[in-house]
Amino acid sequence: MTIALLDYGAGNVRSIRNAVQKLGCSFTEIRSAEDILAADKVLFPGVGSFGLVMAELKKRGYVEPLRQRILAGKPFLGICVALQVLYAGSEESPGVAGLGIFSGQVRRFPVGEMAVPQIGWNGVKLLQNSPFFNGYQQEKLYFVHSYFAPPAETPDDWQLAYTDYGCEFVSAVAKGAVAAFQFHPEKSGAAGLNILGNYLQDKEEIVLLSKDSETSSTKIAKRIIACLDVRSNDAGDLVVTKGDQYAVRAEGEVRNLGKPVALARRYYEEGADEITFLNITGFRSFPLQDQPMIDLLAECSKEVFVPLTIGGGIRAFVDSMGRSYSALDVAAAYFRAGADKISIGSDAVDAVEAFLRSGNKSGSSSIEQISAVYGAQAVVISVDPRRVYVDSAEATPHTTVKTAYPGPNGEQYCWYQCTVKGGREGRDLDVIQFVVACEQLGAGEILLNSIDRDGTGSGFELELITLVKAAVSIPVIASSGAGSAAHFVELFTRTEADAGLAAGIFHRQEVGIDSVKKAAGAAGVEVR
Ligand code: 1PR
Repeated sequence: MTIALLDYGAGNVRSIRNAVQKLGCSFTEIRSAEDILAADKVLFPGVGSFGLVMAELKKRGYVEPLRQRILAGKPFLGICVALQVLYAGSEESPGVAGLGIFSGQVRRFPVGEMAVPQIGWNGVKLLQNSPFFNGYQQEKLYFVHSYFAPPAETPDDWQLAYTDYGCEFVSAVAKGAVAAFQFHPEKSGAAGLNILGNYLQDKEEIVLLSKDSETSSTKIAKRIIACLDVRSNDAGDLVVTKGDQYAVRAEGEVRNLGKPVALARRYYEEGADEITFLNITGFRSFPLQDQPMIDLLAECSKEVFVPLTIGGGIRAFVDSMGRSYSALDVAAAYFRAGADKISIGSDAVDAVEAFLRSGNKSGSSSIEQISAVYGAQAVVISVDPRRVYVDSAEATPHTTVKTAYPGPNGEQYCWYQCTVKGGREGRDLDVIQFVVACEQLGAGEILLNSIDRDGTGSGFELELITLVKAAVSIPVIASSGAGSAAHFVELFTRTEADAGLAAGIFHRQEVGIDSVKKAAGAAGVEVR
């Protein structure tokens, strides 16, 4: 039985390869139209934008054979954008024709109530019995997208599942042996691997799940993210370290809190919703030169089936041989190694300063380049702000907050200064100017650190989080300062943060991810 994988070279197909292997299956590569028609089963993980996917399919002459195969009802599974290209068109790429299996249009989530893109774990409501959901126990599944398939634009006999996110949308379609999911089974933990296995493995015993008529509406969960600040120690080994307000040395030594892959595997097993690696000295080194982070990611993605974000050193480079690389080249290497999202730090500050100076989008910034190819949802901006106290709001042109934590001289106001190079250099740019411009340049998510709170265990910087959440419509991950499960409850009950990230308390096993989820759940916070 041949499983043929349709990989047109964009985005993170490494995860689906790892998931297929984890399920004990093997696959062949689709290299021609004939391969599409001849395969027993086709697996099509769609990454990137609607327009880009259709352009790649057209370029390879895959449009007609795919239509033929799907209309003939031969086994086919599409994921994420591969569900969307079954439609005639999409608001994401006006004028670009899809495969047209369905005559309807794919729409963009309305900006307003919910952050867009939808990034996170949400439920599915099954509308019909289906072997694709054999053994499914109503677990939340991982979604990362800005566009959705409307029920009204989808033929009734194909509709398999709905999900709610501001509106009700089609999260799975199926007819006979053909199916497509908006969620990523390869990134949805054990539940996702089970669903993928239902398609790939010829399971003996099929338990047709009763369609869950009782589920009224699904809800996206607040994400709990484990962050691994990684750098090489003086012996040159890559270790997980953790700073206090970004200072990672204790008695002159780089703090060593463990091996990155082992810790990531532990957090996956403990129920982390996402795992983030930050190469904190990325601004010094050339990630494609000595490649320790690429190898680490490739290793990790073999065993961790929740989303992986990697950051540090994503910018244009000229290597020692004088060869120049774009930020897109660096990001592409990370995606090929198994990253689902990349995070840009210092280079985003430079890009925004250039954008604010010129007032024009050059299209050449790392944010614009990477989001154009991989989609906004794949581009995270890691912000390293520091408080600057002032006597009054009028004392600075920057956006200030009246703070509950007065300054060293009793100052009642502060603004948040953006920094680069791991907090080593402050810029005349405030966090609001920065995040608003990043969203305009095509970023899909904000990782909002706080240098003042980092490693302090004194709780998240709620004033900063509230300020930033009100300024952008993309999801915001709160980071820095978590000292207890109660700090996460405070975060999710007093701000609209979409996710909470911690490092120190998890590395030192002071607080478990499960106890954070228990405490948040007990406080009525939606968690996975
Ligand atoms: O600038 O694109 O090369 O990216 C460098 C990346 O490394 C940025 O994302 C930057 O935030 C990060 N970074 C740089 N220096 C440090 C440092 O600690 N010296 N770490 C650093 C950032 C912040 C969080 C941390 C939380 C939670 N660390 O990631 O994990 O504060 O910690 P806590 O729960 O223990 O309080 P570029």
